[in-house]
Amino acid sequence: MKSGPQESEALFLGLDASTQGLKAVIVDGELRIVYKQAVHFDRDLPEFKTEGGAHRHADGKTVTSPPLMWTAALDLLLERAQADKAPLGRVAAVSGSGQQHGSVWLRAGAREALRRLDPARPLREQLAAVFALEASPIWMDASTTEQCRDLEDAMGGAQALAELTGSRAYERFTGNQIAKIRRNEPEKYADTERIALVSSFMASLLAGEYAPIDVSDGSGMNLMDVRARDWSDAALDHTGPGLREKLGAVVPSHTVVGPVHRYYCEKFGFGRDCLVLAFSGDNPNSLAGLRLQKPGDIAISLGTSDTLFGSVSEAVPSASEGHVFASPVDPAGYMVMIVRQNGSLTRERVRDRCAGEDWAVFSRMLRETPAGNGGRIGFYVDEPEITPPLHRTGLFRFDENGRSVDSFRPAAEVRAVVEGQFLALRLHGENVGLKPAGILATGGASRNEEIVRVVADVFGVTVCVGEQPDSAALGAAYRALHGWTCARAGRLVPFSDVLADAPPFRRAAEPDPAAHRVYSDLLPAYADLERRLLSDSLA
Ligand code: ADP
Ligand code: XUL
Repeated sequence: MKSGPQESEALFLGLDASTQGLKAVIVDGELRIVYKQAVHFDRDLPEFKTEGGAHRHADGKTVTSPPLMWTAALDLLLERAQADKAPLGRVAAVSGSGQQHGSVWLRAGAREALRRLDPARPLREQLAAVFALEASPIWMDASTTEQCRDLEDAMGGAQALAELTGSRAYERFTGNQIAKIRRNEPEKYADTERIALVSSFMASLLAGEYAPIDVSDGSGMNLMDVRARDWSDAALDHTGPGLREKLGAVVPSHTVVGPVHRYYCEKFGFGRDCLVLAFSGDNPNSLAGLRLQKPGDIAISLGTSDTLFGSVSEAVPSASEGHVFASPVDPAGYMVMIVRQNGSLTRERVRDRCAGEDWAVFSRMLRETPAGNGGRIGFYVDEPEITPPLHRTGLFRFDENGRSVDSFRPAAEVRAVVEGQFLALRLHGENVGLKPAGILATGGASRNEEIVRVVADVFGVTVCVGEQPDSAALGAAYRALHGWTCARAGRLVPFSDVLADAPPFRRAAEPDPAAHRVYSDLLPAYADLERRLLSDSLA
C-alpha cells in the first residue's frame, strides 16, 4: 500500500465494462497510454456460460447478463494487472464506462456488503448474495414493448416523452425494464434497495459504496428530464413506487464518488488517496475518448452495436429516431446518437458463412467488389433492430431492380452487409442532424481498413482512427484525469484544457468521390426498401 503519487507521476485508470468484456487502460498526465489489459467474458469466465457476454432467452426478446460475472471480471482484470506489475500504486483517479441501459438490482444489505469488502476473499464470494436479480437485463433486450407504449401514453405521446427525456420509449431503456420487472416480479422489486446501471455498479464495486448515476448514462433510461438533468417525477411515478430512493442521485459526470475502497489498496496496491470518479455509458465515454467537442465532429463506433454520435449545443429530441443525452464532458451540452443493434456480431456471422471465418478473407472480398455492389442491397436483421425499429428478424436481399432474392454470392454478401449497415447510419444520422465534416472511427471493427474505407465512401468524408480502438476505456481514463483536475482546482475546468496534450488521430481513409456518388445515388432505393420492410413488419 502506498500514499498518493507525486503530481508528475500521477496516472489515470479507465475501465470499460462492455458487452463482451472488461477492459482497462492507464494513461499518464500527458495522456500517453502506459498500460492496457482485458478480460473476455466468454473465454475467461466460461463458468457463466455467456455467448458474446450475454444470455439470449428462448422468447427471442429477453437478453440478460449475470452481474456476478462483471464482479468476478474486476478481480480477474486487476489480478492480471498486478501480475504484469502495472503501476496501480500511481493511479491518482479511476473512472469507467459501462454498456448503456443494463441494470443491476441490489437487495437490502448490499450497501453494507460493499462497505465491508474483505481483501482476503474474492469479490464474487462476498457479493454472491447481494443481487435481487441474478440476471441483469441488458441493452440487447427487446422484451418491453408493452411498457414502452404504456409510458408514452402516460406521458402524452412519443414526442412529449422525447421532449422530456431525450428519447421516445425504447425497449432497452432502463425505465421500461424496471416497469416490466416491477409488474412481473413485484417481490423482487420490493426487495431491491438500489437499482444501479452497469456503469454506476462498477463504480460502486470500486468505492465500496453505492455510486450515483451520471447524467449522461442516466439519459438512457426514459426517466430523466434531459434539460433539467434530474429525475422526472412524472416518469418515476409512472414506473414504480419509491423509485427516487431506489435510484439514488443523478450527478454531473465529473463528480467524485469517493476514495477507492481499502480492498483495492490492500489487495492490489492502489493508493489510499486514489479517487473514484462517476462512471458513465460506453457511448458517452467514447465521445470523451474521441474528443468530440465541435458540431460536425462525428464518431462511428463499430463495437457489438454500431453507433453514430456527436456533440450538439441544443437538444432537439425526435420521436422517430435517435437519442439526445446530457453531455458527459460539458455540464451544459448534449450529445446526439443513433444505435444499430446488428453490428459486429452480424458482420461476424457473414464472415463465418462467406469468408471462411477469417477477417483477412472478408477484407479481400470487400477489396475485390465494387462500391454499390452493382445495386444489390441487403438487410441483415439477426436480432430485432433498434434503428430502424425492425422487429421481424431475418435476412432480406434485393437485386438491382429491387426484387427480393434468396441469396448473394459470398463476396457480394460480404459487401452487402457492410454497405447496408453504413447506408442505414447515414440515412438515420442525417434525419437527426448528424452530418459529418469528418468521422472518427472506433470499436473493434475500426481496425479493419477495408471496412473503414466503406465508411469514408458512404459518408464522403475523411475517416480518422485513434491509436487504439478502445475509445470508451480511453475516454474513461481522460474523464478520470478531468474529474481529478476539477476536484483539485475546486471548480469546473473545461474538458478541453485536460486534452491539450492528446496525441493526434491517424487519417485512415479518404473518400473516393466516384464511390461516394454511387452511394448517394443508391440511398433513395435503400430508403424505399427499408420503408417496405418496416410496413411488412407492422403488417
Ligand atoms: P464491445 O466494446 O461492444 O464489447 P469491441 O469494440 O471490443 O466490442 O468490438 C468487438 C468486435 O470487433 C468483435 O465482435 C469483432 O466482430 C470486431 N472485430 C475485431 N477485429 C476485427 C477486424 N479485423 N475486422 C472486423 N471486425 C473486427
Ligand atoms: C446505446 C446502446 C449500445 C450499448 C452497448 O444506446 O444501446 O450502444 O451502449 O454498446
